[in-house]
Amino acid sequence: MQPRTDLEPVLLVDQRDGWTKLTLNRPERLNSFNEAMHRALAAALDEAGADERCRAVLLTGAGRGFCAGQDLGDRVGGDEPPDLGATIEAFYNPLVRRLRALRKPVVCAVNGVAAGAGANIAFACDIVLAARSAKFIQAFAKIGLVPDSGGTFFLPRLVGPARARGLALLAEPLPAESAEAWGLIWRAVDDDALLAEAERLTAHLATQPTQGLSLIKQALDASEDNSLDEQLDLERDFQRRAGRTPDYREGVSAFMAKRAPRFSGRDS
Ligand code: T3D
Repeated sequence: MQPRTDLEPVLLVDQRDGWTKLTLNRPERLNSFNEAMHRALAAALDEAGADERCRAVLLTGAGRGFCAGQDLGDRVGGDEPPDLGATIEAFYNPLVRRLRALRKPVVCAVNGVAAGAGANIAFACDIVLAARSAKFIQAFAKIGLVPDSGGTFFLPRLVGPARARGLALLAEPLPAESAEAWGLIWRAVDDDALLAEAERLTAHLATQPTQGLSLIKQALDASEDNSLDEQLDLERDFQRRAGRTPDYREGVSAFMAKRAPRFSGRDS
């Protein structure tokens, strides 16, 4: 593959009708993260979050990979060992928090290998589709590191402790179809259908009751720590808020009138 020039953006931002497509664009390094890509992705997610016209986000990668985690080329050389805690604090943790806190759904189209932080960033998204040829690799153990970007949080919750330990300690590639069967992702899709399916799903989500979807995201995240009693109280409070949105009114009116709803996504 040709080396990139400094003029090529490391993130492609494509604003569609009601949603935004973000494409990691360092294909010659399997879209591994450098600081520039972190900064561009953070800015694009903040922009998507602030833009009322954007009601869903699609994240994918250019070329044959989705993301190979940290660019290890940035970690060679130097007399002193690098402070990896500092990059986790500055970039990876804020990215996972941004994805989870975004008040609109994030679809991830894993177009190829997702390794290290690249895999766990996919798992932090709301709906993950993967090309049938894609693989997920907790590559950390192979270089003496610990799963980060929420890996030690998401893996046991998604696949249970035995499989989480196997994936993290052995760092073996997990094919997309097994990832679907294990409940790590929503669906494995034929390679040539992946992008169209991901775009269709994102465009659909962008027409749905955005405030309600945001409350669903928040409720499911809160359930990780809450007791049943706490979660029941939270559902009561969230339902109260959802019931005051124009989209709830529209949903009920459309149902009663036997017509398709036209959701605005607005909170008032
Ligand atoms: O450092 C911190 O800030 C802490 C945070 C850490 C977060 C992390 O993500 S740590 C984990 C880092 N990632 C890895 O360890 C994965 C490394 N990559 C691989 O194991 C393999 O590349 C894959 C299994 C992902 C794919 O294998 P394959 O055979 O399909 O492709 P390849 O030939 O290995 O890679 C293609 C090119 O991409 C190659 O470059 P070349 O030889 O064509 O010039 C390769 O060096 C490059 N590449 C792939 N992954 C990375 C990378 N270059 C830099 N960093 C990478 N992570």
